[in-house]
Amino acid sequence: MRGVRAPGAGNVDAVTTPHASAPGPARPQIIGILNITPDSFSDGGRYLDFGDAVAHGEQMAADGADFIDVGGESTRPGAERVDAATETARVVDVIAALAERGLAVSIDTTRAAVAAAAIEAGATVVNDVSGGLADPDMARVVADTGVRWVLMHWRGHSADMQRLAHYENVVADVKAELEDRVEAALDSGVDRERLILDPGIGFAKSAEHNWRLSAHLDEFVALGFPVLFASSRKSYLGRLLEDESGKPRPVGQREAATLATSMLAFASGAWGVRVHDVAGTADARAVWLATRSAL
Ligand code: PMM
Repeated sequence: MRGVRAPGAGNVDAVTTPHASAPGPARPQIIGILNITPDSFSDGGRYLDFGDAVAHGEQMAADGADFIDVGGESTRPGAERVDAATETARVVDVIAALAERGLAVSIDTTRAAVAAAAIEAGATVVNDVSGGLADPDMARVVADTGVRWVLMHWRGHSADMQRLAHYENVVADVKAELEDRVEAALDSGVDRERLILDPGIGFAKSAEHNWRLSAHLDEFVALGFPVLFASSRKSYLGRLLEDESGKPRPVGQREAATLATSMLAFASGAWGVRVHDVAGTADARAVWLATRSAL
């Protein structure tokens, strides 16, 4: 594994409290989304070409991304799965090219074999939307390589996940299920310091669940792990902004709403946000940092 590091990633682990009312990392991380898939809901089909994918990753880094999150399988609700060989082939060369340029890369996958190939190519974070549930070998790959591991809250694969969106108390239930994933990771020998938690906005969640999780993100931060928040262009924002006829706001016109949710996540102490629009989010982060330093 190469020791790559994104520009500005030096304080990636810093969790300071500059002011009692503004908890969170010294500088929240921006994770730029690079989906090399034909069918992701927002950028599907745009980066299937190697050159286009690498150029977009470089652009996001120049715009302020601390990590580039490369994915080779769509996780949008209802998506069909691809096989591991196809998923690996989509991502490895792009990861290697980005890592060679000195960029920090995370691999968005639920499969241990894909994660291992991506780490070999230079990825230093595994972004696992299943929180280790989809593949029993994932914990071993993470433990053996010592990479960071995003454990996202998840209840099932995309094809049927909306059927699983039932909670007694969504905040308490998601927290408890994430804590179970942390226990399982630690039992497998993964270092506690390597873990990042994510409530999984849109995964087995209704719009109301997403708003509750967003409003109570500070409770996830209080668990003592870095928290990643990922709302970018998701359908609950489209629903919020629907027109008079009830038509959701199109995916490409949800950027201001995404930024608002990211800013609220920063204020709740989130470690980072995963977004499509890195340049806009970097501006919002600058506003957040200036505001916090003036408290
Ligand atoms: N959402 C998507 C994909 N990967 N990873 C994490 N950690 N959290 C998320 O909420 C998440 C994710 C789906 O969005 P996309 O199709 O825009 O990538």
